[in-house]
Amino acid sequence: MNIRIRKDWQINESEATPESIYLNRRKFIQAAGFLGAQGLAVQSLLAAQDGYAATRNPEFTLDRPMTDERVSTGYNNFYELHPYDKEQTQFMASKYVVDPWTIEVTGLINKPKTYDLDDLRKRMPMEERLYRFRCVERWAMAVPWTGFLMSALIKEVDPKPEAKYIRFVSVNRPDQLPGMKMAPSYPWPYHEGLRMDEAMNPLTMFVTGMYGKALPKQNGAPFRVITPWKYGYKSPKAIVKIEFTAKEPPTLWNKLNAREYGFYSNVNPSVPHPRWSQSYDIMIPTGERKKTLLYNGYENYVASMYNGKEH
Ligand SMILES: Nc1nc2c(c(=O)[nH]1)N[C@H]1C(S)=C(S)[C@@H](COP(=O)(O)O)O[C@H]1N2
Ligand SMILES: [Mo]
Repeated sequence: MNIRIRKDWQINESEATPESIYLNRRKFIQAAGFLGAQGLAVQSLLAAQDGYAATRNPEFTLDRPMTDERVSTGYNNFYELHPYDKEQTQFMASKYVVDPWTIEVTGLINKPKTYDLDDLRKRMPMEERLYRFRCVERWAMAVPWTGFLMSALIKEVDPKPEAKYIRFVSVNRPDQLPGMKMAPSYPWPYHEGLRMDEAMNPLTMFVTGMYGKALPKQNGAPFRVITPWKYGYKSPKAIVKIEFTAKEPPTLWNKLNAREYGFYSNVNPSVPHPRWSQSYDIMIPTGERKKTLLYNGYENYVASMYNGKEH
């Protein structure tokens, strides 16, 4: 079950941030070893639930093989669970409760509402899509997500004309999410945003599952965003609040390091990040290098939204 992934090229996004989070490293690695068995038991229970499989949309075929499920659920960035160890993240979730779950939708809309996720999931037109996934740290995967179009929910809540952006807020439960206490200086909760046209784009999904099963906790259960043409941090996990705004919303990574994490963060091989050339992807787990594609290969769907200056 353990997945060995090459380490030589790894540098974390978290290295942009203060040293304090590293202090408890040894203690937490011991705890993680203990939590491991429980974490796995919970995960197989979740996998046994039905109702998460959906028909795959044949429009989205890829130039690379689908990533093995054990790989994409065993190598994660979910800092609220673990702020620097991708392979331990999966073992930190035993206290994290994902059911029941509600999502408050608010701001500049005519029909504000708090949604129950189970109702939403049963009612929305679910589909599976195999998308490329690209982290700004350069590692890349190909994942079959199950979810529905973000535009479907946006239409339901009927945005006012002044609504130009959407802000997403992740769960804020330090007692369930050990990484939040390991990184006390982060501006929690995790928050991200999209421009309205990006949110309405037919690629943009709300996701509740992967590989035909419920989304594992480490992948952002029970409800996350997927924007496959942007670097991974623009796809926030464990969302509890969605707010429609007139102004560009601040984001967690932009607050931590504005020079390195712009609002748009579209995958672009000709715009190097200060710490990582973005000219190639590193496929997980093989380490194989592939040329990074403009907009992560989704140029046909998204290029018309931009003038090339968005970073
Ligand atoms: N709430 C929350 N969402 C998050 C993150 C996080 O730390 N917290 N990490 C982001 C980053 S940096 C990446 S690369 C992806 C990783 O998603 P995955 O673990 O499902 O591959 O989630 C993004 N969404
Ligand atoms: Mo990332």
